[in-house]
Amino acid sequence: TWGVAVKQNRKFPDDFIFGTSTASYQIEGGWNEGGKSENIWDYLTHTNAAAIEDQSSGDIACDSYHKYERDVEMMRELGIDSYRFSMAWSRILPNGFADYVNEEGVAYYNKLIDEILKYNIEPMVTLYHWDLPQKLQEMGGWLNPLIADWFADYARVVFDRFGDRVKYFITFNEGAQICYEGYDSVTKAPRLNMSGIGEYICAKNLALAHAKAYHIYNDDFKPTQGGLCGYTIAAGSNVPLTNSEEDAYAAELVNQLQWGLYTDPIFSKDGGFPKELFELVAKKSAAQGYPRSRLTDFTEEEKAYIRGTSDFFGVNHYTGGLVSASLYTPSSVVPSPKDDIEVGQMALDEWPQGASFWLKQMPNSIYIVLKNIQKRYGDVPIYITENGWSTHEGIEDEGRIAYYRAALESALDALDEGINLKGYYAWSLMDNFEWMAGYTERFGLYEVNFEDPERTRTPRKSAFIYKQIIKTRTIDHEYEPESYVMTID
Ligand code: PNW
Repeated sequence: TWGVAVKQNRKFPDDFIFGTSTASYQIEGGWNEGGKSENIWDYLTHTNAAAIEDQSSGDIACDSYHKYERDVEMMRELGIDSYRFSMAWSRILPNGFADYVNEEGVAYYNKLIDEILKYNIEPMVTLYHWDLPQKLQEMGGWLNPLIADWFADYARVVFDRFGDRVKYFITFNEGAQICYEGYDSVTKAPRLNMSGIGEYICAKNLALAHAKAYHIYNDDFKPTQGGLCGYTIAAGSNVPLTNSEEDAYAAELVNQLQWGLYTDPIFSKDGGFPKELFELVAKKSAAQGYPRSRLTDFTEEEKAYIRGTSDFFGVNHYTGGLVSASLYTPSSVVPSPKDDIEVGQMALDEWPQGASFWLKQMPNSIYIVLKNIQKRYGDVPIYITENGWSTHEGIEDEGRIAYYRAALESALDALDEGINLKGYYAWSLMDNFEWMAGYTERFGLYEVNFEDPERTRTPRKSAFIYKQIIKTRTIDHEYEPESYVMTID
């Protein structure tokens, strides 16, 4: 049964970190200000507006490039412990390369970090949340193996300039979304659409880029700066449709393709790509006439270099489904990662539907996904670096409130079982540019008025609920805000 048992009065540990997340392209704006160069999202939105639901762009977005003080004020209103945001490579290194550091870009992030720290909020910095400098894309982007060095050089600049104050770094936000959506299909920039090929080339380069950056941090910065460097993937709660062995295997394959492809090389005992997926792609490739597998293996040396290169596991979690090979409808696109595993998914009608077509509220799904991670990699420290719900405009967001309360109950279930969950970041602090959906889907605890040149931010009802949860470290399902007037406690 999918019923959720609500256990009142459980408490989050005092040192549990509550935060909110954002990403540079989705909030900053200032796309051509302060010496920033064009990135792949500037390029896509400016050359192919029709690709975006409302033909919008992140040119101004929430204008956080100018309004970051208001953003930090909202963090104080919510009472969050930590703020996760990303840096724009093209703002720090406009050439893509580290020959020239743009001091204006560095100054922007310094101001933001110092403002956050002034109020004892812990910054967590993602180095790459999808906004690659366009020139690097023109040289192949994540399909060019040289990018591991380009990224490592960028990472060194970030650690060097900000690591005295930033103690949590994440190299990449979501390998599969970078590689599958950007290079294998058309759902994210640069929309390369090299089906069955692009994701696997990118996945290998990404792992090497991550490992290089991690080694730089670990060898040259951690000894004096004392922070942590991790990696974030997106994982759904993939539950076998039945208790048959076949469905268990199907769920394993989905986990391997969705996140194991990116995290097994880093977190597994032996390193390297997930075995079953690796063998399936090799077999399919051969049958399709490719002289070599579409998924190129690491050398033994590379495997050893990548293994163990993370201090924590970041997971973005939104939704899930029931999986089985019996639910597979043969893909018309061959080769493709979906065709490689031949597994299908379904959600139940009774699960509430968000404003995003892909987003359903699956019961207990945080617990399920954390269990899956623990089963795979043991007691690695885990941060939920994103979790959230989409609505349309409006301050009354009961759907989001129900989603957050259920998610946090599920997180408590995991904590009760001793899962090493350290923190939880709500996506998102405020409405922002939701990629292909533009501004048509809203994920914010604060609503942003994108018609207003001031980009006024207004707390939604859920902001008051999240604030109360953070303050009391408990989930009171009856709690109602007395008014919608927000204050700093
Ligand atoms: C996240 N899924 O990606 C991104 O990191 C954010 O930038 C984005 O705004 C947010 O989702 C909301 O879309 C996702 O598998 C990755 O369901 C995977 C999934 C959902 C969102």
